[in-house]
Order: sequence, then C-alpha cells, then structure tokens
Amino acid sequence: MRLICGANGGNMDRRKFILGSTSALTGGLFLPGIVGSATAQDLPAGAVASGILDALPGKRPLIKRSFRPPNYETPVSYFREAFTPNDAFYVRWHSAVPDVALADWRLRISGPGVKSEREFTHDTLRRKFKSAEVAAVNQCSGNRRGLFNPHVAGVQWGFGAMGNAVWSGVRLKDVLEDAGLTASALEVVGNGADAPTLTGPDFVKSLPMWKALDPDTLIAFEMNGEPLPTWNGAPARLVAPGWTATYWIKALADLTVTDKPFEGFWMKTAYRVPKGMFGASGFESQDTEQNSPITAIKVNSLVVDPAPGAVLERGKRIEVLGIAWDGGSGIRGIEVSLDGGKTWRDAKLQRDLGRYSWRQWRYAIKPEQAGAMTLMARAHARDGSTQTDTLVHNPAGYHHNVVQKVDYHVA
Ligand SMILES: Nc1nc2c(c(=O)[nH]1)N[C@H]1C(S)=C(S)[C@@H](COP(=O)(O)O)O[C@H]1N2
Ligand SMILES: [Mo]
Repeated sequence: MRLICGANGGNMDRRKFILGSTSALTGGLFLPGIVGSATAQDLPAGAVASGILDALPGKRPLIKRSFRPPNYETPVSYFREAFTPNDAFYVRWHSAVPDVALADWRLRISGPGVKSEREFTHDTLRRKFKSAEVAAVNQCSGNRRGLFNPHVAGVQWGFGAMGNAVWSGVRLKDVLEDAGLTASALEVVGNGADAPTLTGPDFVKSLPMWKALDPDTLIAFEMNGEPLPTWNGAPARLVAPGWTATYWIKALADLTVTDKPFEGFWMKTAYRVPKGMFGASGFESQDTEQNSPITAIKVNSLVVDPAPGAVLERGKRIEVLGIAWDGGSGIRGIEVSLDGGKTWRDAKLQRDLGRYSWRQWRYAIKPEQAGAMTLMARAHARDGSTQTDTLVHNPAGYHHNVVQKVDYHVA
C-alpha cells in the first residue's frame, strides 16, 4: 500500500513521493495502523518519555517521532543483532520520500571541479566500477537529542536513531576520478531526488574532497545484501562511514564538485556545532569563526540487554550485552561499573567487524543483593577518546555520548 502524492514539486513523471512532508499532501491520507504502543522506559521523564510503535509499509513497528516527514527510530531490542535488519532500520527524512524506480535512476556528475560531466544508469555504473562494501554505523546527528537537559528543539530522538549495516555499491572516489577532478576541486555536493518543502529548503550536503576520496566512502545500492529500502534511500545513497548520517544522502541524484564552499542551508546554517567544542571538524572549508559542521561520530556505547528497568534474579549469573562505536578509529575497550563509577572492570569485546562497525561487548554479572542496582558502561576508542561524564550541551542537540546509567531491580 503506497500513497503517491504530488504536491511537492515538478518532474512528477520521474519523481513520486510515498509519504508527504507537512506541505506535501493533497491526495488521500494514508495512516499506518497503530500496531501497538510502548513506553520507552529507559528514557527520562519529558519529551521522549513515551513513543508510539507504528509500522511504515515494509517496516516492522518502529518508534514514531513524526509522521510527516517520517521520523521513526529503531527499538533498542533490535540492537542485539550485529547488523540491524533492514526492515527495522530507523528512518529519517526532512521531506516527502521520493520513490525512484531503479530503471529510471540516473546519477549526474558535474560542476567546476570536474573535467568532464558524466551521467550513469545503474547498469553502466555497476559495470564500469568495482564493487566495494563497508560495515558501518549510520547514526543521526541528533540521536539521543530527546535526553538533552535543558531541552533543545528538533526531533526528540531516544537511543534508536542509529543502526549498523553492511553497505555495498561502488566507491565515490572511482566515480569522481572517472569524471576527472580539476586542481580547484574543493567539495562534493550530494543532492537527492527529494524536493524542498514549504518549511525547509532542499536537503543538500557537501563533503570535503579528502572524505569523498576515502576508499570507504561509497555510493551504496544495498544494505545487508538487499536493495536499499525506499525509506533508507533507494536506489542509491551516499555512505560516509564514521561521519554522522546527515551526509549519507539518500535517493542520490546529483553530485556536483565545487571549487568554492557550498552554501546551502543544511551546510551553512544547520548541522553545526560551536567552534572547538568537539575538536577539529576536519572540514576546514566549512568552518567559520563561530562554528563548524558536525562531522565524525563521537565514541559511544549502549546497553542493549537486559533492557533498562528489567527485574534480575538474585544470585543468578547473566551476561549484559552492549555495543560500542566511534567515528572509525575503532573500539579499544569497554569498562563497566556497578558502584556508581568508583571502580571499573573491562567487559569482553566481541568480534571486530570493522572499524566503522559497532562492536558488541558482554559483561557477566551475578547480583547478590536485592533492590535497586545501577550499571554504567564507558567506551574507549583507539584514538584515545572516551565518553563524557556530563552532557556537552550545544544548541542543536548533537553528540550526546554521556556514560549511560542503567537501572535494574534485583529480586
Ligand atoms: N535525500 C535525503 N537524504 C538524507 C536525508 C534527507 O532528508 N533527504 N536525511 C539525512 C539524515 S539527517 C539522516 S539521519 C539519514 C537517515 O538515514 P536513514 O533514514 O536511512 O536511517 O539520512 C540522511 N540522508
Ligand atoms: Mo540526521
């Protein structure tokens, strides 16, 4: 069942939209059935204290944060798996969702930074360039924004605006080098088939040349061995491993190589952090005196099982399962504290699935005392960084990587 609505811009023969933004609905209104509701018990009271589980077509029930545009997060229980199932993978759009058929799909490469323009179909692209894949965490810049205190505006995400997948396609580098880069090439601008809305400009993002030319930066057609779901960017999306998902342009249509810093709203105005608050951005052409674009993911971890609030059996040994990830240096270790952070012991790291993937960890506990119990977990990255003890507050609500305190009840 699919709503096609056409109020969101021209070229409707090529672009169809399956779920409107606030401005996009003229046709019938399709409301997914409410298949259940859940309380997000591991979130503090406030904006994100509850979430409605709601199934988009082709997806399992996810936690709905908004319907138009569709912003749905993954329930933490799915993070028990090393790779997040495609039909449970979170969904985040700024606009109506474009529905581009693979046969109609074209990728155009142009701009003052390329020697000759290119246009590829899916077939020509796949035939011409070597396949590549990368396991990588896709995490929204605003993941955990709903935990910010004081509150900040924006989608009130809990812990699930993220997922881990194996992404496959071709290297962005190979495609750019085929077009040929000029000496003045500065940024690669990615634009998807989605259109501006009444409330926001077209979602367009740029990457610095070094990141675009990184062999792990892909134009991906598949995740976890299956074609990308439309919700997650079919037919093709950018994958910029280690960087927050704002750069992972979905339904990719155009690449423009510029010789000047790209000035679009979603680069210049949105997705920025105060200068120096989180270290160097690595994206100098977009830095200003005041602020920098958000770029690499900060080291972080999450307790997955048992869920916060679970009742644990006294005297029974269980293994706590969690995950840890960073912006690509890799996870060096995870420590767990059961005494409020006074003493820490190492958890057991599970198999290394690649430096951009999350790393599962396990920690055995045997609670002997009835009553409340709190578990803390703290990840260390290979680059020497670790999670923060207190929130580094910033106006857009990014980079929440505060050490988690998980409450259990022992009985
Ligand atoms: N074309 C397009 N690509 C986009 C967006 C968008 O609104 N339009 N949102 C970005 C943001 S902010 C995020 S967090 C990720 C979400 O990826 P997902 O929906 O596959 O989980 O897509 C990115 N790519
Ligand atoms: Mo995002």
